[in-house]
Amino acid sequence: MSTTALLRAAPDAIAAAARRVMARCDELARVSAESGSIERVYLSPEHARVNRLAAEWMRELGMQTWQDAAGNQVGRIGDPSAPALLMGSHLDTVIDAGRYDGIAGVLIALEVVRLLRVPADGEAGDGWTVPLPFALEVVAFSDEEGTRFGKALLGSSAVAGTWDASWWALTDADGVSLRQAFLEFGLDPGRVGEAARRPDELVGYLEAHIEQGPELDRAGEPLAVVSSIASARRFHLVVEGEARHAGGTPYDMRHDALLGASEAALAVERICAGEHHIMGTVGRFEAFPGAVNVIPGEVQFSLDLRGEFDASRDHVWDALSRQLDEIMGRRGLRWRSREVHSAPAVFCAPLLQDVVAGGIRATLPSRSDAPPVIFSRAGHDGMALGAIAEVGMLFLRNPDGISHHPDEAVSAGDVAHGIRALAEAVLLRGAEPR
Ligand code: HGY
Ligand code: MN
Ligand code: MN
Repeated sequence: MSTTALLRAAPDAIAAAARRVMARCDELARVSAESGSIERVYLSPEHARVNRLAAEWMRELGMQTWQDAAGNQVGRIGDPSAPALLMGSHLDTVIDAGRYDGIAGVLIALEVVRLLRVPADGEAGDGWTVPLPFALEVVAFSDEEGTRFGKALLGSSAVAGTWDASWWALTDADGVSLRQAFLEFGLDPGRVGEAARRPDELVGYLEAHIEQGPELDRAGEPLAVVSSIASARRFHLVVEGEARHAGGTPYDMRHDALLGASEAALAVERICAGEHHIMGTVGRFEAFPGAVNVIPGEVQFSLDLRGEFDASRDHVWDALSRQLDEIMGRRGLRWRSREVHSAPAVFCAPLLQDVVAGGIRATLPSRSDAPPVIFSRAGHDGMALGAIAEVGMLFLRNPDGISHHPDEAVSAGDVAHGIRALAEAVLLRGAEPR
């Protein structure tokens, strides 16, 4: 893959594009359900507002825009009859989120469109196109995180045609079902299938995203090629014991659900930390009845389990299950689990890894000839898109690697590198046969 830069763009145009991305990340950060933090969940008023903003920015670029049947915001530019190279990421967030996770990827994709578009009629007349053998589409996915309903990748699963009717019964913390939320948002549950794209409509999916770990920062590298996206399984677990008086109950009569669940959480850390590229996290942990003078009779907690390969991830789940049997048996407790999300590992297509690597080399010619290639421990919409298209990802350095946190960061300089590298990758993909 070449190192020669294909993009003809003045450095100050790219610097201006990076400044626009940073400013728009700040603007979108202000669209939140909470005044003091960033929280934007699926099918919320905040989701609708950022879709309107994204659509406005897409139209400014001369893109045709639509909100699809699952609430994803889409823009398209180029030959109406040609297949599309999809770019984008997600605009939804976790609770108390950072302002770049997903959001930067959508905005970087829009800046790539701005750099690549040319007047449709040769003059600066009405309309724009792209000098590529495919159209470009930018998609702002509506629910990558799964914050509201627990099941992640809802927006991109609809695009991939893998929506499961059982999801309609999923409920949020207020008991609102996904079906009801669809209706309240103005979407028709019966038409969600219309969001699905056919494989022959797509050339591939390219996503720029901040790294949500410290590898690039530790290596002093601004950009990396992503080799694969971790497989994920999420569970809701319940440990049942017996609520009793905190004072009057002697220890030999206690069946304390919180102590059993606490041993389980420590077992997650011990077993996963001992495995290669397996991450297990207990993010939510709630004791019932939750009174200070009552021994917890029940604990409900979450488990987020990821691995580089599905088989090793599943092997760890089996080991954890055996460990929970031992803990709960010893403590006279019972446990059960319900799987709320599962997504297989997705290996980025060799061709898209090559064009991303070529884009990085063209952007940073003075650095090593082989850009860093890293495995994404974080999940991304590409996990869903992998069902219908080749997937490629470009990572941008995130100083300290902190993410899913207000301190999440990315530098304008690295965003400029990311914009150029993604644009170069798109041009390299355009030079390849379909
Ligand atoms: O959870 C993840 O890895 C992603 O940020 N949704
Ligand atoms: Mn995230
Ligand atoms: Mn993300």
